[in-house]
Amino acid sequence: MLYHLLYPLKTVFGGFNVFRYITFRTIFAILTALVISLAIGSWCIRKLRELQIGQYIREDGPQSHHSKAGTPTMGGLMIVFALIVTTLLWVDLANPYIWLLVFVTLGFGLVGFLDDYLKVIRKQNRGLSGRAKLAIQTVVALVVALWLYYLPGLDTTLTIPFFKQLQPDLGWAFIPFALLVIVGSANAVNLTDGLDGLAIGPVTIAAAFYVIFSYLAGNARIAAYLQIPYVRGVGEISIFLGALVGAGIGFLWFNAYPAQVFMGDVGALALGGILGTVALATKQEILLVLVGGVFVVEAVSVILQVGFFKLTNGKRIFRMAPIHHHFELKGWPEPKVIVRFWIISIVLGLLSLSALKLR
Ligand code: 57M
Repeated sequence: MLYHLLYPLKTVFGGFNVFRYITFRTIFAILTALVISLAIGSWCIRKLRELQIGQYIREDGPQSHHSKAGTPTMGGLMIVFALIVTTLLWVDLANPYIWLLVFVTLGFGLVGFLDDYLKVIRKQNRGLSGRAKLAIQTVVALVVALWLYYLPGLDTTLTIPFFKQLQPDLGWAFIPFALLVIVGSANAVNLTDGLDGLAIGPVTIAAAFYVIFSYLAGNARIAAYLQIPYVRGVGEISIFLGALVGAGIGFLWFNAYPAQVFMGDVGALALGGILGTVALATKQEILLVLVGGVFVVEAVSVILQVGFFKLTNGKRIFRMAPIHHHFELKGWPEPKVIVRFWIISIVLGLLSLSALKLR
């Protein structure tokens, strides 16, 4: 909105010309979302407590988690609020990628909200059925996939990191591929959200790296130099992701160990859906496997554990899945698991950045 209000006034006051720059608006989106989330955080936690929206802890979890019972959850609502308000304040509202990301945020956020809400009113850790949850996510992701497929300026080729010659055109197969990326990403973040700050840290780090990828992909000159796909208009996503980084840091202020609030499925599914959609829009889908490596490892650890458990009638690969519980049961204190996963996320992000040059 500010872009539309103030940029045209550059003739009156030259300083307003700065609103045309994505870098300027991204920096102020980070700061705005950070201030909003810090400002509303305490009130939000008080409100969730008043409404008795507290976490129910499963019996079969690590013993150390039972002390977490009653921690306010659905804190993802404050992330979504800060993200959307900041985005509407700083972006070019005529940009289609922004409305796509607002749609996926609200769509996946709503699925998570329903799941969280059912857990609260049922007073147990059982929300929507797995099938219903997956079905609604698939419908939302299908709308996003079709929107991307028919969006002018976005082709259906696949970018393979480190191999610039390989750019297979998926054609209509782009649609099921996009579904897989978006729903897979949403659920991988959801599984990861099992320790204080364990999901929001890597999500914020991944979003920060995709701020760079969006900016580069949206700049024809730089994209040509780096030989990465140029996607007209996708640079505006940097501002949306800047807002996400700000809101994520603000939420981490309250979700840091020992957490005062959990994000809930409303946050985890929305954030994962955003990362999947951004990876597709910036044509850096495979790179998401590297940038979001922590989420991939968490999800794969569950798949391996459940598969092996079923195949061997009860044997386990890990002491418990997802893998963060395995380290907890090995005796690592919770903060140690969390910070080490953050360090791994930063390293993977830096490696993904190098993938842009090593091609
Ligand atoms: C998502 N949710 C946390 C919180 C958060 C198939 C199986 C692997 C599924 C998986 C599962 O149910 N995952 C659900 C993870 C939960 O967090 C809530 O959920 C939201 C995110 N979706 O925002 O509202 C618990 O995580 C802890 N937590 C924190 N700090 C945070 O900031 O400490 C969350 C956020 C919270 C709190 O304790 O209650 C979760 O873990 O459920 N199931 C599991 O992950 C379970 N693993 C399991 O069953 N493993 C078996 C299977 C694979 C055969 C095995 O390894 O043998 C574990 N989770 C729990 N108890 N809670 C272990 C059992």
